Amino acid sequence: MQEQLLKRAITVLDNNFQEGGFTIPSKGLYPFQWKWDSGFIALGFAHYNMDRAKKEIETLLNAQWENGFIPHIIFHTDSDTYFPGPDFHQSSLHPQASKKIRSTGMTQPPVFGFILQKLFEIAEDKEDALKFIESKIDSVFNNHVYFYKNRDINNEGLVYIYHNWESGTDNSPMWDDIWATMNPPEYTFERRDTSHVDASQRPSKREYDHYLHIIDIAKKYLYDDAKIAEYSPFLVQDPLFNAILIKSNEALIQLYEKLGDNEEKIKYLKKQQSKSVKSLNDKLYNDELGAYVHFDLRKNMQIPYVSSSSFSPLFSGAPDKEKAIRLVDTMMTKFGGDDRYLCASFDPTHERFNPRKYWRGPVWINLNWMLYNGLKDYGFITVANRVKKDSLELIEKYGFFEYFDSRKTNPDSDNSGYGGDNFSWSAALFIDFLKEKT
Ligand code: 2M8
Repeated sequence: MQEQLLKRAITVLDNNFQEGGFTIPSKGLYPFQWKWDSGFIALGFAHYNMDRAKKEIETLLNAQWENGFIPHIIFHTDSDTYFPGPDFHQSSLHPQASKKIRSTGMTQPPVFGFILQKLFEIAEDKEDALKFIESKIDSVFNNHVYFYKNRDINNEGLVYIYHNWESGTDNSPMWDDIWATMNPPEYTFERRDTSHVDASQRPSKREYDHYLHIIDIAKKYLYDDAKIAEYSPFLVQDPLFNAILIKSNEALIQLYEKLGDNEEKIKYLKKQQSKSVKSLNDKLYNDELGAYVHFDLRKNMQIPYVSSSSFSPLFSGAPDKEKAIRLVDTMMTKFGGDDRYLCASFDPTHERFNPRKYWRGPVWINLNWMLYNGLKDYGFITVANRVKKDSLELIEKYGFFEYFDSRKTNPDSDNSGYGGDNFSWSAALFIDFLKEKT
């Protein structure tokens, strides 16, 4: 059964691979290259086609801006199945944007540090893998420098995101309180996502008005980071984003050590790393909830909701053992009942939880993959295995969907796979789960 599914996963990835040397997340719904998707996709390819894994990373990094910024969507080709496209984003407003490749002017979690390290671990030809890493690692390093230079406005090791799309967890309920502070215009536009996926599984039109309005504000300031930090109504320190940065810092340090002759860069990363770890623990941990939470820089306060992002610091290694135990306890108490699959994207005991709607409740395979690896590293083997088992079971039952209902019995339907079908990172991480050397 799993062998057959493995073949299907490979077919999903191969079918989503495009002539231009990049892989789309899902046909129709997401017709371009996305930053963090691309990292997870490369990891899947690495298990059976290392050249393609390298190509995926190379194509993404080719779109890097002069200042080290890496955009969240790369518009390699034209497509009219997605909104908002390049004409809305107008990234060329930024003076250091790529002159050759169109993109958005926002970013996504910095996964490439740990992805490069994973590639090395998986590679049979270590020498070849190291050569590839050597040719790309400085781009990834420059991306981290970009974050610390431009997005760590309090010089505390925590970087901000200025748009919910930068978090990757697009319409999570934790943003609702921010939307309540805004009153964007009613935009007139044609939604494309809801022609591919049932509207009940996607964000609302009014939510999109907010998303577009923040982009318009950034455009007004030519995507200048300092101006965005001053004027964006959305300015948040996200535990998931910062945990991924920390995980990737660590990977870069280890890879530079392996390569040798990179003392200055290692020194820089170590200095940033100790600040980042400290602030993640001091500022984003909420003792009452027993979880990491988001911090709203506009209101200067924590956003006190528990989501799957709350547990992602386990993946970074930042929590001490005591915090790690608390996190697992919170996860199991709120998210881990026998009637549920781990791990819902938002607190199932909260009134804002919605089991079918995108990032407001369903299970996502990329978050599960990070949680699994983090739990395993801390020695929480039983819970880790449950996260892996649940992920595999959801895919076996429903297919390579974008997200899944966390309820084991679903009164609404007998198909609990939602969003885009043949979704690349679900296939890629399924491959990694199966090929994992235990
Ligand atoms: C979703 O986000 C895009 C915008 O970036 C969208 O809804 O149009 C998110 O799930 C995001 O995390 C993901 O990278 C992207 C492509 O899979 O889709």
